[in-house]
Amino acid sequence: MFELMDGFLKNDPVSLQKDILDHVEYTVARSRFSFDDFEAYQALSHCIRDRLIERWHDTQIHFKRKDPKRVYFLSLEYLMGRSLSNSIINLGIRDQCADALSQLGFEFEVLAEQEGDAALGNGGLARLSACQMDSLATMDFPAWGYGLRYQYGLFRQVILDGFQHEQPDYWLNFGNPWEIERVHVTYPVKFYGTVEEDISNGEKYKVWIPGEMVEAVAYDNPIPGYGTRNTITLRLWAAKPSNQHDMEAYNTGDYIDAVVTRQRAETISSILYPDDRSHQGKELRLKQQYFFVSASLQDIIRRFKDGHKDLNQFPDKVALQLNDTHPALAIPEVMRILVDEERLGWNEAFDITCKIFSFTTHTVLAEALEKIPVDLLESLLPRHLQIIYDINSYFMEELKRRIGLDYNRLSRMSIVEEGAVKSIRMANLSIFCSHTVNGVSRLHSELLQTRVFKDFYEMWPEKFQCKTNGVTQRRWIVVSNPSLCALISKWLGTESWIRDIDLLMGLREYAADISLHQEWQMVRKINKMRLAEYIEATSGLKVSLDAMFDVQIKRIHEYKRQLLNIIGIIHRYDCIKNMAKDDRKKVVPRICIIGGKAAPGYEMAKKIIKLCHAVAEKINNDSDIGDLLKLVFIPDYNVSVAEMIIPGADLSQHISTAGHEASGTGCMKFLMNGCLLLATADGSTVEIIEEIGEDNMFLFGAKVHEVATLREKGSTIVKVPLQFARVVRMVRDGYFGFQDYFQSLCDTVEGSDDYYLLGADFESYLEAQAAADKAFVDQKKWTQMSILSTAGSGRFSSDRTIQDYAEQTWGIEPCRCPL
Ligand code: 26M
Repeated sequence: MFELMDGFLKNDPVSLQKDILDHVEYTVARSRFSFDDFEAYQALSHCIRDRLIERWHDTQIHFKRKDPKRVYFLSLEYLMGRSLSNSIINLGIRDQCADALSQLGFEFEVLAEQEGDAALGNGGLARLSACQMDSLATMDFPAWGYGLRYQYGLFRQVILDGFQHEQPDYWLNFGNPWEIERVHVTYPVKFYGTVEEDISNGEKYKVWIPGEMVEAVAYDNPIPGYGTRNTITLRLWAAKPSNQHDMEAYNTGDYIDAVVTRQRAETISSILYPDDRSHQGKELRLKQQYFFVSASLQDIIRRFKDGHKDLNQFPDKVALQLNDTHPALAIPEVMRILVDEERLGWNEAFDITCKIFSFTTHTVLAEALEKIPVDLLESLLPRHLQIIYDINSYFMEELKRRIGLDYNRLSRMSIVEEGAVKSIRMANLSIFCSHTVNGVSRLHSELLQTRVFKDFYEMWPEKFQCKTNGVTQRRWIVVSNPSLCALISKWLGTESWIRDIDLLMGLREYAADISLHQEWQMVRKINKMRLAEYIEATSGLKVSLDAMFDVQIKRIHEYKRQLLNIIGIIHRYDCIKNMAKDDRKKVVPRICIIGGKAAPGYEMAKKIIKLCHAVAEKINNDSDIGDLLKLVFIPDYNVSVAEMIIPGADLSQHISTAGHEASGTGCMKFLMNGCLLLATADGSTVEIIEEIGEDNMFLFGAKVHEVATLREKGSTIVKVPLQFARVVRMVRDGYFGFQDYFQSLCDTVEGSDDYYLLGADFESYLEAQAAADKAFVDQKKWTQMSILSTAGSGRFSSDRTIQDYAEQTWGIEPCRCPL
């Protein structure tokens, strides 16, 4: 690993050991002669935290002195997972820590397992934010992440009798050594009330008289870069009652009521909404969004003013990145601050606003675009609604000048949607007020231009960009797959690929080398063993390491087609049952692994989970099938579970109906780890094909341009194979029990109701599966494909994504803290 110069604290094993023991005694308050694994984890974490803080201070001082243009990443969600291993590796002191611990009688890996996940997000969008923070720090960019410190993260999934149940994730129960509470960094956030007009110096201006005030308190999470001293800040806000607001209540004498009301303020940051599509029209969600935006902007503007007077310089010093529309209230909030508080003219303020914002969208579906009911906005944020109306009038005037009175188009593009529930279209607001808009894969970016935001693209083609997602190799290889990490470094003769991912291409040269093959297979075996142990521990199922480990892990959604996977598994089971004894010898044994959470209110997703369990029950207990086929559902899928599963997978499935997955990032993690992909040409897999070639993966299914026709023409052109109907029939007839419960699920995939085209894609899905079986038998071929997958994964590092954003969107440069 990288050798870094020490700061004040020493990083040799003896010093580390002393610091750990001191923390056992003074932080954890246990005897230094007797403490358990969890206490050792706590002490070690504090010892690492101290080292993070040193670097973090130095970085912040350096940024302040250099005063470069900064980027502020605004996101309502971050899926950070665990921090211990990641920090130790990025600090470059993994071996020293392991040494120090082993002399104390502890094993580093065991302690790392003590940590719970920080799960302040739902899925892809949230994990992407976490990967991007790692790249921003590693590449020395002057960046800050802003978010919310939810007291309850994403629910814990518990499976009872095959059904998903949700349990609260009170992740702060055992303390959180990875955050620093900043009791003095607080800002008031206003809600409700009225807008009044005032006159000063003969000029009219608006004043917002709030009806409620809440305090935002900062919690800083240091994010260390790898191979650099730079350590940046992820600042998360927690809601606390505001003293200002309460003075009145106390005066009226109703002390008890006043205290109870105070407590209510904290609900704003109490819970993460567990839906990864939308959750529209909920006041608490809107409150969360504004609370987060208001606190972050006060902080950003305070930092700017500490050194700058002229707000016209704001765009030269600040870039604000909107991670989807969730933080889009930042747009009217900046306008409100500039116009009402700083007293800039409207045009001047709007000019500044449009220069600082850029907007990333993570969806393909028009239905998933966020809309806020006007009634709700009017009561909670009356001044912001006025500003949005003003922006829209300006927008409509400009449009009319350019396209005339095309009322259809004007109403499609308007920020305000008329109708039964009048609402604000947050995406339209974000596009109009941002200098750039981007999709998260090339296909997705094209769909934005040709479908979702066509009208906008035709008006401002220069605004539209593509930033294909990436993931960080630090977490997804170095932390989660240490054996592969060591193997890659050995063959490349350097560890530099950990900062410079393009070097991975160097592996291509050895793709046919027999001794690399042997070592590669050995590493894969070790990881499969780890996964097999986990499966046995969680489900009691013993699995054979010679079987193909076939994995689909992601949020459960109809468009992601976990149901296609399950129908395929039933079909495989049915085939084996009907096979002659001799033919069975040719079957490639499979362990099918599925994991993922369903949004609590998403009925079909919950039925898919139940079906998976019902089918597993049948297959796994059928002695006639033995080791030829097993199905396992891994409960409570999260970041740390992914870190264990991905390195152990032989095959992974990314099988969304073409045109539905904006990008997908799981596929990139599997690719880096040498797992082969079975995939549709959707989202980022289109670009993966370009990097590794069609021959090195198993592609199937309708292409994006075929989907609409298949849906329209339905039964006249779609060939649904008989086997598909047969499997659905089995489910309907109660072959797996719960007959009534599964009917509605079956309805969604039959005839013209098969919106996601499971039937239409089934034949080609089976062909791809057969091709995978065939390739797996030829282990030499398989290993070569696996090496070429890792070797071709460089483009999908978040380092490349962040470099592209820095150059093409934010206009920022690295600012490296001296060692
Ligand atoms: C919105 C409103 C209220 C409550 C929750 C939401 C909400 C939260 C998360 C909506 C969408 C959310 O996430 C969407 C998401 O994760 N999209 C995924 O983003 C990944 C990163 O770009 C892509 O790789 C995936 O294709 C895309 O589905």
